Amino acid sequence: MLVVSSPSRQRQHAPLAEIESSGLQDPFEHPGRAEAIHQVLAADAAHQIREPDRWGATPIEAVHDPGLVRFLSNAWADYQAAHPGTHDVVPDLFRMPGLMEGIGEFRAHHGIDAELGRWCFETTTPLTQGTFEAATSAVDVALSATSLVLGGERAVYGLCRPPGHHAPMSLYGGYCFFNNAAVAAHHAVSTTGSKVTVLDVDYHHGNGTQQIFYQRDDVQYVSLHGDPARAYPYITGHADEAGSGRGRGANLNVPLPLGADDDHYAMALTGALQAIDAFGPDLVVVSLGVDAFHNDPISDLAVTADGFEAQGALVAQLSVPTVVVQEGGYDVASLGNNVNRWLAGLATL
Ligand code: OKP
Ligand code: ZN
Repeated sequence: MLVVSSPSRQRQHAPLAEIESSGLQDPFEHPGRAEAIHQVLAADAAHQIREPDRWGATPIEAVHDPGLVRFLSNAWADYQAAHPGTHDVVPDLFRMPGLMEGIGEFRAHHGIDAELGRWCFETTTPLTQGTFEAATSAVDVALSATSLVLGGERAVYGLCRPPGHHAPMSLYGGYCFFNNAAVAAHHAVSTTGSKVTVLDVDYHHGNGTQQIFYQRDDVQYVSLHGDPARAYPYITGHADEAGSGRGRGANLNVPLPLGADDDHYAMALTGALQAIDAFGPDLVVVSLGVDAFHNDPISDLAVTADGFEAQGALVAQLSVPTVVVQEGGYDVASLGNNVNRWLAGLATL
């Protein structure tokens, strides 16, 4: 399979620590994740690896607020000017609506500290010196993979890092800065006029992708994930979130119970694939997280490597050209193999 990867740019997003469940610890989301995947795919003769092209800000700003792009492009430098010597930047205040309740609107011009709390929605996503370069490289990877599929390839894998599916139009968080899958899906729709499905098999609900396409009927969003009653991002991912306006019926959430195994997953995925078939997309973008793995450090499902291959094979049965973009997966020792097994299943396409 063709693989698009950008090792030297992805590794520039390199947090020292992560605040998780109220503790400071080594980051789960780190450059070694992408290195592990790259290494396994490079060693498999089934794949051919290439670098992405540079796509610039225009396709990003077609789905994200240009203000978010401008903010992220300068945030680290602005923070250094205000707080010299900081490595990992995390907001100390979030711009919650209640702060101005009964007072009025938030003011337009703030310093970097207020801006951080304007654009970031949570604490586990440190911003570092090379974050913007890495985040734009992940978008470039997704767009280059998509362009290869639009050019006639049946399936292409994009090794995106940092991941993207938690980033809505005008916020970053959940290890995500730009929504790689959403930028790719919108690019495909806007250049071909066709319908696209984003199928999200990451353990976490892709709240960002859902938000970006919630009112649209040209992009369907289908996600299987840990039930938000217990799983991050808690706020979204319920089965009754079905889309609104023209988008009503084009959003499908399948919350999964604790401990769901290969069989349970395959059954849920089979139902989701029927909904995709009924929508009739010309292209599928898979948000591939392998954090449903039984040994993943931040998840609670029980999927095995065989189960990942079975997932890929089920998706292949759709017989629709497919772009696969990397999202999560945090058991670094098994990460490359799990991704490779998923792609081996898909390769029957
Ligand atoms: C990104 B992706 C739970 C904290 C969760 C963020 C997780 C982001 C996952 N206490 N931290 O969907 O794999
Ligand atoms: Zn995840």
